Amino acid sequence: MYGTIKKVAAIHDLSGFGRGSLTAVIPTLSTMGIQVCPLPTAILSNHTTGFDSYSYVDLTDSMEEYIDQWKKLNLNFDCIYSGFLGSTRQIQIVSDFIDHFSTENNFVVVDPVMGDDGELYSSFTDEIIPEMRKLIKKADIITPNFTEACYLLDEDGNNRILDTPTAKDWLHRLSEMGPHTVIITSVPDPNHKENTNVLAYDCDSNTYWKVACRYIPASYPGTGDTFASVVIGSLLQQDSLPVALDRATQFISQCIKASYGFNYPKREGVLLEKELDILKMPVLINGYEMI
Ligand code: PXL
Repeated sequence: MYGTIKKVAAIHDLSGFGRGSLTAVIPTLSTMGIQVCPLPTAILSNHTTGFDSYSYVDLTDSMEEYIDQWKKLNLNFDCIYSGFLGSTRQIQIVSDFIDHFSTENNFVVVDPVMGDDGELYSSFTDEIIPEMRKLIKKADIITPNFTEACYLLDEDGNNRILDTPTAKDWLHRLSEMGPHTVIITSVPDPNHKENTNVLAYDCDSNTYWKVACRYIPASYPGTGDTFASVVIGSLLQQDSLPVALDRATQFISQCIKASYGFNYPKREGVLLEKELDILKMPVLINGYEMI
């Protein structure tokens, strides 16, 4: 039935090569039975990690007209999901978009895409950080990786391994910045060197969650976009937060393991197309815990 398909407004760049941003978000959510309505922020020939160069068309100037047309069409979304934003003005446009399109019946996810592995992505300067702090005020859910959490909190993440009370403090402080649900990915585990965990806090129920993930010695660009997309798809399918985290963590691990055995450049992203059908399978809960 027409009305049973949920809609996500996906505000990201389109990188033509490398399986990141919209080229990861669209197939992931579509496979989960969700309609993706892209609002492109920029068009790149390829994403910026692992490539020496890229072509870049900033779409800031066309976004307002595009959004005005969506307003005229009276569109409603079940989720508003923003990722890579190319300029500080774009952050303001997204903030206005949230003011207009968010309702009591939908939720806003801001993935504060800024960097990874302790560094900002090459297209950004430090100016993005205070702007992103403003934008997350308007989010219900944020999904920073460990590096982005450090930038948002102004913490030094270098060689930092958080014990559980400190990790909970970080999650709590991020939720005090606005979002009710905070999810941090790629958090090094203080007790098991072989793990990088997903940690989360839901301030409405005052509950902290952990999904342990065995460290795999390879990182692929775009996995953050796929992770957040699976969490969103799962929540829209009425899963609980820890089940959504568990599904997303398992899916990313599966994608990385399926890719790692092949000798091809990591910058091309995980072999998503081989694994997408897993997202149609019944949920098998692997192991989340309350911390
Ligand atoms: O996956 C995050 C991302 C999004 N968009 C662009 C990127 C990256 C990470 O490298 O370069 C353009």
